[in-house]
Amino acid sequence: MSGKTIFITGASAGFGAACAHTFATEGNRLILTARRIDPLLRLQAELSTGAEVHIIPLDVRDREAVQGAIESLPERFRDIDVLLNNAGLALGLEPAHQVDLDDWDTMVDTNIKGLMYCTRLILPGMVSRNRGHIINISSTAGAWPYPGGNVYGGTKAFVTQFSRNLRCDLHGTRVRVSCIQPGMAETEFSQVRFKGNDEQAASVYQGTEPLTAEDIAETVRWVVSQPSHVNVNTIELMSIDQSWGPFAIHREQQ
Ligand code: NDP
Ligand code: 8X3
Repeated sequence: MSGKTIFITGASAGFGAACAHTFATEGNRLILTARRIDPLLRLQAELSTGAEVHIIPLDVRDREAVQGAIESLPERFRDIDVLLNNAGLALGLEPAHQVDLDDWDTMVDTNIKGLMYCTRLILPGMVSRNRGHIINISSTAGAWPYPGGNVYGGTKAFVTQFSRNLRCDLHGTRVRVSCIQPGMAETEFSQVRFKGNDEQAASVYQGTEPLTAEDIAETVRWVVSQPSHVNVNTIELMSIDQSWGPFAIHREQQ
């Protein structure tokens, strides 16, 4: 895959950084965005031998900043072929009656509203060129409930359904929309969820072989490299060590 302009949100770590590496082949132009500039600068230095790399420090929650970033893209980076809506996070695992409301706000603002802003602002160019591909990173948490998943899972259910609805709106165009739903993958995700508690974060993956960021990058690469008449709607993937539990049944003490 070459000659594509690829806009990645959340490129400073995890899936987004792995996708940047995967797409950093000659002829591609990468727009790498995230809040932290240092990892973006490192990526730019590493990848610039393979691809043209433009970095933008960007908080996707800031609608005006997203608009400004897209409007001020250098000419060579304007015609975006692939938007990878990847920036996102989970915060906490407390039951709904105990969570910090600020955490819920942050997840909604990032996982839902940030993704909405990037999509809405990049999509018109794709439609007018009659080509493009939006790839949304959802989660198994958007399809399957678990205790403490409350708003995180809700935001990812939004991403999944929004992806399907986009396909309906784009019917008749050559703009593709794909939704990837990974299960447990070892990245900075759990360090963020548990707010820097490394021990708690490590315990999530202990004794398992979780998905890796490279597994997700390979999935995204495969989805993007399908012939232009093939729209991969949804892919759900999990570590072999993860599956489902039974329904929980509360029983009164006899
Ligand atoms: P990481 O924590 O490793 O990476 C998350 C990325 O999102 C970082 O680059 C971070 O950059 C960026 N980000 C977070 N908030 C914002 C913001 N407000 N504005 C811009 N960028 C932001 O996690 P993953 O790579 O694992 O997660 C990537 C996506 O995959 C997320 O949407 C996550 O929900 C989803 N996912 C993760 C799974 C997992 O088990 N790891 C499984 C299923 C889905 P910075 O902090 O520099 O802004
Ligand atoms: C991340 C996977 O299971 O921690 O989306 O919610 S999980």
